[in-house]
Amino acid sequence: MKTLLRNAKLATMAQTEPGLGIIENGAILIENCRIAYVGDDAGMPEVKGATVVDCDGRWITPGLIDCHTHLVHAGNRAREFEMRLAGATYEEIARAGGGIVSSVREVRDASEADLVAQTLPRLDALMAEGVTTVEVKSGYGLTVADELKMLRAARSLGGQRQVNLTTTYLGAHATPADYKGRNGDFIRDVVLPGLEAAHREGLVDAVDGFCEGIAFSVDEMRVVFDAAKDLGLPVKLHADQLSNLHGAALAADCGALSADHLEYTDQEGAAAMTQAGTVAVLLPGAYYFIRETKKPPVDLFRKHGTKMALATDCNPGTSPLTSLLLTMNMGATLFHLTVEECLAGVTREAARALGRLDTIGTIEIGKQADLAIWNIESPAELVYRIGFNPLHQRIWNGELTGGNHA
Ligand code: DI6
Ligand code: FE
Repeated sequence: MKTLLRNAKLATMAQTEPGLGIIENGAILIENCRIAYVGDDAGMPEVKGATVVDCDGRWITPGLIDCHTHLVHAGNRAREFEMRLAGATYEEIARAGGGIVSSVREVRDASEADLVAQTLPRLDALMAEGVTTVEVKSGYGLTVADELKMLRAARSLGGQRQVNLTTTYLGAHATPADYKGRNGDFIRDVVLPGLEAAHREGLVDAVDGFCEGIAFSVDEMRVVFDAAKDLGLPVKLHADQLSNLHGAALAADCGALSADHLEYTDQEGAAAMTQAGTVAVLLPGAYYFIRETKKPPVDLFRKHGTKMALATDCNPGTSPLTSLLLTMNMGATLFHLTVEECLAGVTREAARALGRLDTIGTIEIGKQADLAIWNIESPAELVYRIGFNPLHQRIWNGELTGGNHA
């Protein structure tokens, strides 16, 4: 199976090239699901037996990567949103049965099939905008059985759609009511046994935690990360979202793939992350939705050379967002990222944040052929528009899989 994409403008995002790695008159040869050639259309070696696709001068980028989502969940929190709009406080909402515990209740009540059915429309919304890889976390089950159910649902989604799906175990997301004030016991009784069981079933690609005053401390997270290390699993962390507990520094110290949110991260945190090669995953959807005013220290990340990715954080409580294009616009408008930083953030750097840069995230020879073809005149349009989807065609693993190419 050979496909030859001709007459295209390429933003390869290759790290070896400056800027977006642009090739003005480009071609890509896909052979056995991989990129076999990328370069000038004119310099293309002769290929026999390939299906030729004339791209009519359209732009091609790597397929987009959403490297931080809680895509699998049940129900929604629109009612709670209305209460917040009417001025209700977090406590009042919690007393009315809202907040994260309500999502936990709904996930516990749902079957694996329910979870899959409720999540597919969200996955389809992401994919419709050229997303070819999605990370999905557990963390709304908070019993061993319910965490396993979420991860099985996530794996099942990957089997039902043409997309790379990676799973992250987030047992340390919140403390359920029956363990209130007993985080240590919860980690011992549920988080660690759940991790081992999920790992045994092959359900875990990485391990995450919510390091925050309202969730788990640095010392508690270390216990979870030590267990992940024993199993040979990479770690990442929700860090410094609402306060500076020095979660970014902990993530760096544990060699984490990424530290995510980071609104309250300081100079030491940024420096440590850079040193450790830990990617800063910025989540402007959550910042926007909870009306946070403290921005992540983008200038510090630039100064230290910390790599920055962007993701939706799709979750029912703080970021009911299923658009990576809108996420890029928010990254630029709210966090002052450049177009190049936004595009790298949902391709190359998102791949790095998943530990997958060797196989996805750029258009380079040998990588999996995950691509997005766009009806745009310049790459900046992908960041500039709000609520418009210019996807022409999506290519996953070498296969043409949708888009508005009629
Ligand atoms: N960060 C968040 O913002 C949430 N979880 C997390 O790790 C919110 C989860 C929720 O409210 O459902
Ligand atoms: Fe999150």
